Amino acid sequence: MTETLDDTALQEHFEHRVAAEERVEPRDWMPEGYRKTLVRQIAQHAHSEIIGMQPEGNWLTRAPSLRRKAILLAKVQDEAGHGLYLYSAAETLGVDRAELTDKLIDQRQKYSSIFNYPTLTFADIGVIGWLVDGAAICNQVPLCRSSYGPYARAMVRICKEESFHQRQGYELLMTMMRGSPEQREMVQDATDRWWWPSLMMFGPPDGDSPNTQQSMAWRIKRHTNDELRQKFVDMTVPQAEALGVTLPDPELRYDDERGHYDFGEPDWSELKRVISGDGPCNEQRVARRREAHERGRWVREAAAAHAAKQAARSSGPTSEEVTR
Ligand code: FAQ
Repeated sequence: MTETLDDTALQEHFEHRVAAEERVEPRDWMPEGYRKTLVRQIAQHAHSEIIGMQPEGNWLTRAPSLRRKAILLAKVQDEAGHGLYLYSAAETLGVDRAELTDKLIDQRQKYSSIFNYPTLTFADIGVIGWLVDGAAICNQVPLCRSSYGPYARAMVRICKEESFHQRQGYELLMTMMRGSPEQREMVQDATDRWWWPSLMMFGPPDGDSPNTQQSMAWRIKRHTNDELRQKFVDMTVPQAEALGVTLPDPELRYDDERGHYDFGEPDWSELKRVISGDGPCNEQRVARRREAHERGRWVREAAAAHAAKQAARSSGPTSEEVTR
């Protein structure tokens, strides 16, 4: 009975703090549902960064110049870093990175649908920077104000880097659009293929999003999926015009009354299919990740053995050393 009363008081105190925009830190009491939601979202986000290295990594050896290769290498490396900040943030909630990796490669945890599409030409690299990183920025800037301290702080640095990623993509596309007719066609084709999947990155429509309401109340999420999707469309249409490409949506038009662009309905059955493992590259992405994890086993073992040796050394001489 006392325990229940305590729990209620703790819950009220927690909700009051969150409503007052105070940050929740790892040692603070938090409802189990809050912790679980954060672990799910942060782990999915971390996995997305790591799996997200694959579609672009695919072009590292085929970048058309040394400059483009250096930029792409830096970007892919940044994504690995983002994954690591995020796994660290998840670890503050009492889960282990190794456990999260196992869940990813056993397909018990999700990663973003967007990384299950193939990168067919080098224009895809530009379009990923422009649209995918553009969508990521739209979604992630508000997460810098997320109620959970370690997540919000990780997002600050990630967003700074994502903004560089978006610009490098747009700059690459501008260069291609000034090039040959074939290059312009490549940019248009990549835009046609990535537009709808980019809109799906924001998640299902609000009416079909089981987590949004509670995550908004807990201030983990600061905007709904549909609000962010609209923001992304509003931001991207003028960029497409400046670039000289057409977005593949006949329903796209500015609504003076709303002060926003209207746009067509993404194919939500496609999102469901891709999330449930049946996208064009799901199998390949997970298999590659599993293989990389296996290949890295000896590195993890060597690092753990080294750390154990260091710890033993710093805790004083061994009995063998004393008798010597
Ligand atoms: N893909 O109730 P909701 C990047 C799941 S950016 C896969 O609406 P929530 C940068 C959802 O988890 C990409 N799964 O869920 C980069 C939930 O699963 P459950 C990563 C999706 O959490 C660029 C279920 O569907 N960004 O990596 C997707 O409130 C270039 C129901 O959905 C983030 O993760 C989807 N698109 O809202 C890297 C941002 N949408 O409960 C490399 C942080 C939904 O059934 C190269 N995350 N699901 O297990 C978020 O903001 C949110 O988690 C949402 C989903 C908005 C993604």
